[in-house]
Amino acid sequence: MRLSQYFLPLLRENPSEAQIVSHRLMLRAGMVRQSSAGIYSWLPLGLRVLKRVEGIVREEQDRSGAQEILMPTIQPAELWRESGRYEDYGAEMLRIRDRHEREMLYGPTNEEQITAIVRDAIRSYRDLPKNLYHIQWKFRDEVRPRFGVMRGREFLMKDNYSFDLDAAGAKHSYNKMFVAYLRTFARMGLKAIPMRADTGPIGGDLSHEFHVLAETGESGVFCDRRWLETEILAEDFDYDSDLEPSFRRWTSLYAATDEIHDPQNCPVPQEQLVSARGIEVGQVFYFGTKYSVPMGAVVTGPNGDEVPLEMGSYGIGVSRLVGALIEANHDDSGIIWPQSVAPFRLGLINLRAADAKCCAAADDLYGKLRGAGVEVLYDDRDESPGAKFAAMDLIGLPDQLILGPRGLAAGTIEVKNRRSGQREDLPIDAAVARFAGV
Ligand code: 5CA
Repeated sequence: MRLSQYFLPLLRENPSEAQIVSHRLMLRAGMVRQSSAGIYSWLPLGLRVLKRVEGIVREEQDRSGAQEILMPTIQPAELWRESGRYEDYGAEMLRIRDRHEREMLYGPTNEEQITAIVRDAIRSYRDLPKNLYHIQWKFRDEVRPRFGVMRGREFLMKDNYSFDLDAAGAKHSYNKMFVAYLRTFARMGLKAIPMRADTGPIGGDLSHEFHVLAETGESGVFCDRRWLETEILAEDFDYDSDLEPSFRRWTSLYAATDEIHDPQNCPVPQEQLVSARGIEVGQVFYFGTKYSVPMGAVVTGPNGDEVPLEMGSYGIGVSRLVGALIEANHDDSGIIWPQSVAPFRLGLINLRAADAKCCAAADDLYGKLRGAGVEVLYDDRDESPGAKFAAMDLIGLPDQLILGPRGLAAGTIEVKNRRSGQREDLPIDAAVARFAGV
């Protein structure tokens, strides 16, 4: 993509409404614009990152055996009356009436809707287990939308729902999602610690939240100090095997949100305990028959009895993750994208757009990189080198190729790594080979 043609409305100044670094940088880097409180438009650069995050989430869901569907954003109120949550959900739910005065709502989550679909389609225990997910916009009329996409009112969530015959099967489904989440966040270069959590309006008695530790996090969390040195890598799991040992391993070190942390009964001695702030990027719930019993979602079991489905639900804050990634990856000059979620793999800077030779060489290199399948953002604008460096650092692509008259005379180009700041001169031809297929 040529920057001269790209819609990238950068801001020079820090927007006064943004209190945290990710919100500031998303606005300055032209990723999003606010539409109304907690509601954002995603501009080209931001949308690219959102899609990459969504892509990793989708791949890991598919790998675990979950199947993708797409449910609507607007739901009928009567479904929520069946579960008893219509009144309980309160002012956070956006309630709408259609032209026939039917009560509708903009979904804050989809337990009822999926339970109705499965209830009507599945009759026998032989059709179980099932795990269905979608990646869809949600609306929650949060009391205090803030911090940009971190606490939005409209936000993108991956949510899935597992259906099993019995509690043991449901725990296996829970474990599958638990380890899939470890992989998902690790692939984004994020350390998201699984913490024992309260179940809130979703319900149930087993739940974990996945938290990225950050001073700007909205949740208070407590964990064993050893978590600080523990790395979470994207290890391979056999989803058909017993995942309980993996679950136990990743829950053996204490970690809990402040809602359920009880100082009187904490298993970790005070000096070993860390109190910190966390960004909740995902949450998993096991709630048994909370929805299946009131909604009549039953199957015929092996003995011919009617058995209510055992369920769990599992959410990931896809749009929130974009903010969390920036909180975890930035410096004073701007964003530093991990390669797996970067909007482009490379930035190419032509330092002298007024110089025909530089333009020809940069155009040629741009063509070759694109031909090799490398995603490049090519700064071909007639701007000062300082402005170009600042823009490239701000948007945070993993590597920059910098071409100027001096290098060109020597047949070289400068490669700068955004994270380390390391610079190196490469023969121009070698630059294509270096980044092709990376
Ligand atoms: N139905 C369950 C799981 S599918 C559910 O709704 N869980 S949740 O309430 O925990 O939301 C799932 C994830 O969505 C959260 O972990 C968080 O990362 C994200 N999320 C929740 N509220 C917001 C919000 N207001 N803005 C941005 N992301 C949010």
